[in-house]
Amino acid sequence: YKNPHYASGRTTMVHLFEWKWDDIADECERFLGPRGFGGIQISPPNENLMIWSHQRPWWERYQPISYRLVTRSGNEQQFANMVRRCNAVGVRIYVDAIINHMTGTWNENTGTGGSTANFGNWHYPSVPYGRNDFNFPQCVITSNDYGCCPDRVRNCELSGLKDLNQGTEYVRQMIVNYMNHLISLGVAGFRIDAAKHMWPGDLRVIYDRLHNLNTAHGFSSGARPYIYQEVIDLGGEAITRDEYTSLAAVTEFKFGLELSRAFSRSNQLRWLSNWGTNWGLLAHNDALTFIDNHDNQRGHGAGGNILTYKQSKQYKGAIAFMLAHPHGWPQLMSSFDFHNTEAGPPMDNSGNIISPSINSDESCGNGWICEHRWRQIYSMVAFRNRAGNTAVSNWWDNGSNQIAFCRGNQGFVAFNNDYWDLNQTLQTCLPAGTYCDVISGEKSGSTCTGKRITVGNDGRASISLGANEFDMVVAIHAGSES
Ligand code: LAG
Ligand code: CA
Repeated sequence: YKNPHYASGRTTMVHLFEWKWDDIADECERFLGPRGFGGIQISPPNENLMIWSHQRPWWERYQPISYRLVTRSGNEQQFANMVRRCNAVGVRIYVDAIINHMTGTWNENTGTGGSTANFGNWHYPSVPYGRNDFNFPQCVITSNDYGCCPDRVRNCELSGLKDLNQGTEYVRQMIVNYMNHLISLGVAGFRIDAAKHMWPGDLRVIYDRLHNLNTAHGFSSGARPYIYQEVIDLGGEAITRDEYTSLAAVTEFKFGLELSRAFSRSNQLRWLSNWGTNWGLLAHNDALTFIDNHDNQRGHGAGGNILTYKQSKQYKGAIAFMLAHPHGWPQLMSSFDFHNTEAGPPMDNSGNIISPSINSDESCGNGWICEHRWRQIYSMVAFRNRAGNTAVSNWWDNGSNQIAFCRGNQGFVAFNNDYWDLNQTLQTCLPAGTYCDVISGEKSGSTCTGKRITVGNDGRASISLGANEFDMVVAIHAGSES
């Protein structure tokens, strides 16, 4: 379950948070496929409760009311069409699977597909689920429970969300049916929401009943779904991520926390010379890595001081390091602009999501940030694809916040997060030639719109990165020779 089944030469997925299926299909064909993205995490595709009393917040999608594929993102036919079109251009789809719980208790009770529920009776007729399918006696997780009591963390309600009992045969089967339905439509895997709140033994039974990926969508026969389990483990809790790594991959929250510290100058970049398991990170194949996600970018989930699009220079630096360094399986965040922590995606008065518009410089409009369309970010996806399995070599640092390293003889990257300029002759490990820095510009035909960097016969090049430049990174690779 630890292989994302990317098309060959691809390495990176992006979370298109709250995007509509039709828009994602277009984005696969016009941008993600051509630019070498490996896959997309989509917002939960199953029907959720509409929460008008909070102006349709983003988090209503974490309150399932059925497993029908009808949401603000689209219906089943649109979903199937998206998966088909994305797979056809080499971009995989990963589903955010909400299987720990159903909704909370509300006065309104209509879902995005018209289903209703009777919360007082734990009755969800469109699944159907009833009282016997939930954990009793009913209890709600408190912050103390995380330190002491794994049974309460797993059998009580997370934020008052009705807690399914995955120990029962019937619940397992409903969940497996839902996930196998998605596999039949061509998805490549799942994010398991709130995995910490479910028993590893129950999850194992569910994973083992999943079908192989659908060969009609280009997967090799016998391919198992990629599974990455959301377990927030920053240390100090009774439940650890290590209880889940034998099952499948796990989200590595320490990764973004430590890189956010380093790139916001709470730690020096030079210490990143031994980035990886030495930092207490999960082993490479176990780790789904990211800087921010939809929760911690707005102070939900683990919270902490996480860099986001709002601190763009530091954020692009941290993302560049994530993509330049080989440790882990990276995921990018693609956001809508938000000014309060509840606000849903751009929508009209009826609650319909408004599509992103695409500007002439390839950036997005209509309230969508589209970090994945920032040149400094998509260019580093290409860098990572090119670097492949090569190791980090020729680490250089100035004893402070200026660092540089090579990826085999395929790529070279330098960072300056000091208050003074970087001017150094450094080993790039690349063949002699002229290269286009893919951060300050890009290769377009035979010209380069950014810095040109000349590598000599000894592999060395003169590198300049001013402290006040727009970006703190220089990156060149075998594919950026110009
Ligand atoms: C997750 N991972 O384990 C998701 O990444 C996270 O976004 C989900 O919480 C959570 N687990 C449940 O799937 C989000 C919001 C919560 C929100 C919840 C359900 O962070 O704030 O709770 O989704 O919509 C909301 C209200 C609560 C209320 C609850 C129940 O904020 O005050 O008690 O709904 O009605
Ligand atoms: Ca639970």
